[in-house]
Amino acid sequence: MAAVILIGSQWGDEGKGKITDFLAEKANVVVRCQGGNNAGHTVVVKGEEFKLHLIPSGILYSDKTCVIGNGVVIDPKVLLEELSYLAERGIETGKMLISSNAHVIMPYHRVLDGLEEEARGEHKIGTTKRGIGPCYMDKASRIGIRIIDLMDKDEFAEKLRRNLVEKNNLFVKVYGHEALKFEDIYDTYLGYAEQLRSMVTDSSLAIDESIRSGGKVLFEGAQGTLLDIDHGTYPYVTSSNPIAGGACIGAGIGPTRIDRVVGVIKAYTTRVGEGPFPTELLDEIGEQIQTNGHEFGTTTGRPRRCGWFDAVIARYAVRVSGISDFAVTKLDVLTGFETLKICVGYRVGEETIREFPQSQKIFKQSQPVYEEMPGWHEDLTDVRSFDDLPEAAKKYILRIEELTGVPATLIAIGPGREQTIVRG
Ligand code: 2SA
Ligand code: MG
Repeated sequence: MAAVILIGSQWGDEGKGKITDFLAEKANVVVRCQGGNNAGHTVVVKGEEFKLHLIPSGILYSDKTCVIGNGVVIDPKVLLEELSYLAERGIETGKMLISSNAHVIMPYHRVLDGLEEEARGEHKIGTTKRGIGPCYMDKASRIGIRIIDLMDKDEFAEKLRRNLVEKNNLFVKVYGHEALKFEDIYDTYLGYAEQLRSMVTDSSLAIDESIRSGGKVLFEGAQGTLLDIDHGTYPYVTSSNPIAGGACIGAGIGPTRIDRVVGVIKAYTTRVGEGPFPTELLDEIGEQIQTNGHEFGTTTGRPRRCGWFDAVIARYAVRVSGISDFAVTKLDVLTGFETLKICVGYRVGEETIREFPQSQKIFKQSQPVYEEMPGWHEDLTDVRSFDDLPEAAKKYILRIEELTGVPATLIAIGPGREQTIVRG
């Protein structure tokens, strides 16, 4: 396997950090391709928990090159803080590369994220307020500041000045917010630039060279399929493309280089932030899943909404990302329920639909059509082979495979590196 893309198949928080960590063992390079520090990846190594937002989870191995690709939006302050957090905990961070074409999250992006959310009132998206959306807006508007601009103090001064005229105009006239000062931002960001300079490179070239010389590359997705700006539950989405195609764009690597797409999928469903969620459980079962699964946002601490497994969404993720195999996570969290439900279609008025609808108005009205399966009561956390799982747990996995047409080659039954069942 030369190049593997790992993506989230639901609304994020599928356990990508854990699976990346597992697959990274065999990789030489691990790459983040989109999103920014809105992501929250939790990895447990030998009982020690690490929370990562911007740096690829591969950093927990000392010999991997970790790349922040051009498709990522970088908050330099957060990146530097994360590097020191890792260094303090004894993690080697010397093999980090940052794409010179990645865009920089500026203080006005963070301010704007908050102001825009407030202005949306009841239509708020529930963003992480990290400035992600506004930064991608500037990228699409072609006024963004890239890492390479930050490395050149004249270029940076010119671009920052131009941006501040526009942003301050908006802040003061539209939002009644105070104007931001050039000097403060300029000096602070030049300081960041010096600390980051040695890591900045043409990361597309570095990844390509690694693949050509027989290296193994793992592209680590952030967020998930239903948060994709094109294919997700628009407008309740993030501003990037978390699907597999986004990895090629965000790393500067062509699709013919990719050998495998692993879809990480939780054994149930969760969502943070606003937006439709047909299988959401607003009862004590939902609460039980939330408690057992510790379903709270890694970045913002917000409680995650919980619900049953949705096979319609899983099949959709297989389609839009060309998923070759699933890594099913958190199966252990479903222990103890008499009956489990899997959503196999949606009822919309008189009609039953089997595919994820294009219309979000229809998706919002969709009522889940469930299939019921018997649950299990055995603790799964020490199980190490598929055959040793309780019959009901095996059947649950086999049914997911049947409904999606994709094999589940990895099954996680706990947060630890060793709590991963590999199937041939
Ligand atoms: P944004 O900040 O513009 O990307 O928010 C837009 C929507 O995308 C959702 N989003 C996420 N959903 C799940 N997990 C994410 N990462 C963190 C985590 C979230 C947290 O791992 O727990 O800690 O709250 C993530 N990032 C963005 C977001 O909720 C909005 O619905
Ligand atoms: Mg997360």
